[in-house]
Amino acid sequence: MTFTPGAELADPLADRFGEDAATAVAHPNIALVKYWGKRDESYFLPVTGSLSMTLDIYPTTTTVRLSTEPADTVVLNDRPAVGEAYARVARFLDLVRARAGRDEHAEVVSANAGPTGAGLASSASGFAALAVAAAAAYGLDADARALSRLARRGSGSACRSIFGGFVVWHAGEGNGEAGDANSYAEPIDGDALDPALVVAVVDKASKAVSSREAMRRTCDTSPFYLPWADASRIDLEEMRKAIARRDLPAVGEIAERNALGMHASMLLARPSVRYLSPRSVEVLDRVLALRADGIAAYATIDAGPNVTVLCARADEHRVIAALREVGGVVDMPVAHLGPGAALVPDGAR
Ligand code: 2P0
Repeated sequence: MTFTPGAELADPLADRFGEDAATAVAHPNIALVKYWGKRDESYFLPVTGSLSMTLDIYPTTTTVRLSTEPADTVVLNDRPAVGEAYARVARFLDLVRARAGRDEHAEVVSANAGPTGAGLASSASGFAALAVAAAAAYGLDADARALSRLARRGSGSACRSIFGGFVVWHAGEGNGEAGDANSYAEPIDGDALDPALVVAVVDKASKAVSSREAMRRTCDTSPFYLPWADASRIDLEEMRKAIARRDLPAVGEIAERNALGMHASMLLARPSVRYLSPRSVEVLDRVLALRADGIAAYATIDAGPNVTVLCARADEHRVIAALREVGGVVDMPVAHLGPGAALVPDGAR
């Protein structure tokens, strides 16, 4: 699947086929201005708006098929999902069923092309694909904005993966149903910037503290949380302007300070949350050295130790070569702007 500028506005359910089953593909996104903290946990309403790039790597493919079984069945990466992973999918399907006015259970089969739960946004692609496939299978009448709001209820960042390219998630106002109506993502024009993201993977293992727990703890206990949230609102405005004027160094500077501020706020949570490892710091040092050499490379880090480096496409090979010299980088996928979530047409499955 390739990204076509402008196609991000297409109706994700346009290829709806047949009855009672649908397959959707969605890609992860990396936030350049982060989502960190909820004002309403049950509706996944964020404290601040955020802005991301949808990637063209690590897609999740999810099939939802309605069944006559007495419960939902969920297979993730070829294994039956159990515990909280199962419960999150079943709760999400309950929401879709309630909206569709239907009560059949479903078989869900989902596979991530990338690592799961390692801070590489697998929950974003996962719930975006599930939202689109489930909406189609249950016959929900939903446009792209409604799908974004729906995906948000599975995992906040998933609302951004409904769209391709650069995407802003409006925080909206209010809580509960009122907040739900105005907290959604939408694509913004930034295709001309066409950057590269080089992901320095230093650890593929699932993280010890979930991002959900970490953001809750940061919001509730960190004296740095509110200062970060205030700064992040300004970062979002400045980021939108920087993207509009195609100013990659400004985009990178804002992204880097926003991410480091988020990690600083986590470090001061009680107890502290530290995702950064010595290897993450080594990569950060190498990014600084690249800048000292005149290459516009900037780092962002999600809820994990892996460091994503933003640069111009023309510089990506120099960035890759520099990061290869850092010990402990076990993988280095390179991403560019990717497409929004979409159904897989019947014949292509
Ligand atoms: C983001 N992250 O903006 C931020 C930055 C991680 C660091 O969104 O609780 O899995 O499911 O809404 O979306 C990861 O958190 O959390 C995340 P929930 P989610 O991409």
